[in-house]
Amino acid sequence: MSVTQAPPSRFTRLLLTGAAGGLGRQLRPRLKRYCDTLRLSDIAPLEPAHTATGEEIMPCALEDAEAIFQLVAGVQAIVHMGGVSTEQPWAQILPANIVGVVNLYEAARKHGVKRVVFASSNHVMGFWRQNQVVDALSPPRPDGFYGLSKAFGEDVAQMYWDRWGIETVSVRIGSSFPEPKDRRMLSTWLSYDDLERLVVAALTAPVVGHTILYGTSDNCSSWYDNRLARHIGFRPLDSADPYRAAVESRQPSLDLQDPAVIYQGGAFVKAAPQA
Ligand code: 15L
Repeated sequence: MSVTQAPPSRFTRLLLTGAAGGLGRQLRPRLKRYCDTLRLSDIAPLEPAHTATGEEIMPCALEDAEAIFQLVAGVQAIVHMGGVSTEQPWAQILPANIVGVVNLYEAARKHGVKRVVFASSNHVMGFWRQNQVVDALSPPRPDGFYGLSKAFGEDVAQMYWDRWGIETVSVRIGSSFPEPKDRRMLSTWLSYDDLERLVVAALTAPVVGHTILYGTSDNCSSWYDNRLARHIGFRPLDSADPYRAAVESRQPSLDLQDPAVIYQGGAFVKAAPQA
């Protein structure tokens, strides 16, 4: 399940937010190998802590500044997977992804936490086209309030690096699922093992400042250029390519007029943002 030989513990206490979510559940057993204590948080129910293996659970809402202040106390680094992870009405995005990310960085600043891995999203770039390649300097083109909130989170990370020296790797995660489900994911897929490699590289790279990294496996067809994040040392070892034949046989033709086929954000570009 986990992808590398267990290293000696590098962190005394790591915080994983969003630990009950799809990717949080994958990271929970994997990150435990890199720290003495893994603090887990979510507003959704979590499986009880395996205290014998050094887990601790602190449920809290990201918009609750005082609770987030307590949550961040005593951790060395934060893997921030929490918040809303799909297009939703603004009333849901605002507390979790806008207020919440500021609460988290303020708590990090006050407690002297120096490294954050921020789960951003490919939807920051959703209105770039599928025949374009973007890098860390390409202007954001969010495809909805969700993508917009992730662009905001990246800007918060940049500001806290410039002002306070808190380092962040903002990971524009593609599509992290057990396997690529459709033609789009042949370009955006990130395996769970590569997700672990990526998060560990982002946590342990010696100097990151604020780095933007596209989070995908080594897919032959890609819209993402990670050359400006080479210092992170993330090397994906999986690929969507072995799934290509099966995916193409399930989805043999594409409607080239369909915005979900034209734009990198796929179906997200068709979901009308609700203010
Ligand atoms: C995301 O940001 C979502 O969190 C995830 O559920 C997927 O939909 C993914 O993007 C994607 O674009 O495939």
